Amino acid sequence: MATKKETVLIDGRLVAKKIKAEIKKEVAEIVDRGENGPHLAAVLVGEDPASQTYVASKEKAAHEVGMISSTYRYPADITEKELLEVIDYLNSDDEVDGFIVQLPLPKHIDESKVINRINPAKDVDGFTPVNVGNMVLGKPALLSATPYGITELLKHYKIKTEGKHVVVLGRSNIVGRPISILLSQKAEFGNATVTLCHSKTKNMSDITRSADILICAIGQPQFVKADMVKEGAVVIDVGIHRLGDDSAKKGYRLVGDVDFNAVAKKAAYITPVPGGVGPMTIAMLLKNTLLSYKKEIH
Ligand code: BQF
Repeated sequence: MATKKETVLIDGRLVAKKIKAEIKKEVAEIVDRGENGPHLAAVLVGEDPASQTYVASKEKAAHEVGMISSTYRYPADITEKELLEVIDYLNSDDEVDGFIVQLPLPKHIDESKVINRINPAKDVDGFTPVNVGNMVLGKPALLSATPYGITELLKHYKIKTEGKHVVVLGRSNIVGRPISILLSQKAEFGNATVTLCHSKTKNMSDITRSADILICAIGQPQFVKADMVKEGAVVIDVGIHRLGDDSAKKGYRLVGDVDFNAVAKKAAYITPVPGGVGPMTIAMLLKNTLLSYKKEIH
């Protein structure tokens, strides 16, 4: 019997490090010319522990590549009107090249109203209708950082998408929908045949088992089991969940949407959680901030 080929662990930390090193070099050249360099701002509302961690990671990463970073913190009871005024202020501040509003927002605030208010040229999360629309049309746009990070991981590992069956689990505006569009586009890391599955999909396992590339962004811990995956598939895990674990220092451990240990035995390539897609999200946010600074959106 032929022995199974080794599973390749897709190392998001390594690829993110490489991208950040390139960004750092460019930022240093900009600063050496006597310019201030890119400035990324973040708006954080409330005290959600995961959101605080994400914003802290973004600040730290910005500093690592030599960018200016600032965080605007507000209590959970900030009114929608007040938050919209913060957005207006950041839109008008010429010192800020790009900014993000950390999601989720408290329930009394209409997220789409807030996102709609962001100047698309400063929308480094790529969430505004202008950027989403341009992305869909294949025009220059700031791309949502997680989908952008996934395409960069595929590129780095020379995983071809042309003619492949890509199955995306989850239809969120932030991951599922945009990645399904990017990978079906007429482009080098596109040209895939894409199936988008969601909570109303019937016979989901039959569809996932036919995937050459399976992108898991459903938001349910360890949902994807080994019997849902084809031997030799590429599995990209976008999920990030805190599972209670008394033996862990923080009292929890991170898991993705994929039952990693079982699925890794079948996959040709797989992203771990942590250390897979997550670090790429941060790296591509910095990339977008640099592109915003240079006014080079493509
Ligand atoms: C890693 C996010 C759900 C909802 C809102 C590195 C991050 C995560 C994991 C990170 C995420 C998830 C972010 C790892 C940003 C990704 O080592 O595996 C980095 O900071 N992320 C966010 O800002 O908002 C979210 C997930």
